[in-house]
Amino acid sequence: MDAPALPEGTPALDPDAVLDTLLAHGYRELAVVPCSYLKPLLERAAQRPDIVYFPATCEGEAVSVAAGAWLAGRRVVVALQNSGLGDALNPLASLCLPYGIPVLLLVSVRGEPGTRDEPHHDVMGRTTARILDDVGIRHAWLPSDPDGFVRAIEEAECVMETTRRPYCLLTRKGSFRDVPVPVPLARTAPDRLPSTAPTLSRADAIRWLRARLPEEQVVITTTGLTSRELYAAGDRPTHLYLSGSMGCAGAVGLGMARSGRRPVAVFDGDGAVLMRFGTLVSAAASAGPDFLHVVFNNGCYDSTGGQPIQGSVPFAATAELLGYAATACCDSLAELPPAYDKVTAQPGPRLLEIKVTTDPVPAPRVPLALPEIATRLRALLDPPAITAPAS
Ligand SMILES: Cc1ncc(C[n+]2csc(CCOP(=O)(O)OP(=O)(O)O)c2C)c(N)n1
Repeated sequence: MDAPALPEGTPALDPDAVLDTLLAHGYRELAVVPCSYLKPLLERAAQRPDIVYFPATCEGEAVSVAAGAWLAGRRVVVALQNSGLGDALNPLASLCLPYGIPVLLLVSVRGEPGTRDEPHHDVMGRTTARILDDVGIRHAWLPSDPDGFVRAIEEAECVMETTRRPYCLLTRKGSFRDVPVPVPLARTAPDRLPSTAPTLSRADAIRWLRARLPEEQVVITTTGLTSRELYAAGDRPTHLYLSGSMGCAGAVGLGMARSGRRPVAVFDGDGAVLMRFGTLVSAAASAGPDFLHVVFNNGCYDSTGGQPIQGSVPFAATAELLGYAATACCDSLAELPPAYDKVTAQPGPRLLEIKVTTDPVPAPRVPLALPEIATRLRALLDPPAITAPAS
């Protein structure tokens, strides 16, 4: 990863020109797990009638969908953030490479050395290019001029045709020019939104829950705005603010709940739950008496710009079918207290689905060092001292 970050003022690519070039090469569809760095491109892709926008539930699914499309003679570009490269590696390494299935990847690189980003991006930022090299996937940085982009796609096509291997174009912050969008993305797909329009914001629901939950209850928050909003509502050492590890909050909570030390609540996003839907099955079967899974359902990936999620999932009804001890669903501040009382009256795994609005005002980042967040919680749950991780 020797390429320098895009210097201030470098011209960015016009998303429409990028999509036109992809169309000219037969790519009519994008399979996407969003990243805020890709937002301008994804916004245009989701709004253009000549492009199919496929919201994948996880990166491995996006790669597999593109592989299946190629087998059927269609071309699908896969767009993802390098956080999800690990998830994509399974089908890349054990499907695309051994079967000779070329897939074009557009990967936004977070945590690139020499740039400022959140610490949970450091490892993938340092290793993305090396991982691609090691598995044998050729890659190049996305050029910032339109002609360069056309040549980059031609090169990618040539490599994919001759090697029948995936090819990866790496993008960085500012690679795509912002295009004014008349209405926020999530609102352009009303069929994907919860059926009744919610009136409650995620931040207000979080504030209410924080005030209501017992102080000793551990609260684990999913990556993105949920973590930031709980911190903004008032920090406690019982809070585990996850940034990164998208989709894993439920399983972290499950692991902790199964220890039986403290009641555990997980504040999750709908996109994050979809990423590891199987955790609902595991939690229903084995979370024990004191596990509360709160799912904020806004029908979109709010934290990365409001891109739509796949389908419209009834989380509470699903959890009930899976065997959760109690479930409830609400979409207003007035309905929240009875819904909360209903689920918490029962011991066992419980799921509270709260339909929320998308939030145009992002809360600031959690300013705590990540090892400190883990260390202080561990100190509460397991008194013997632990050593600080090596830096
Ligand atoms: C594996 C992985 N893929 C993608 C991302 C980028 N990302 C960060 S937050 C986020 C959106 C989360 O959406 P959701 O869970 O629905 O919560 P919301 O932001 O809507 O509250 C995404 C896609 C990531 N951090 N990790």
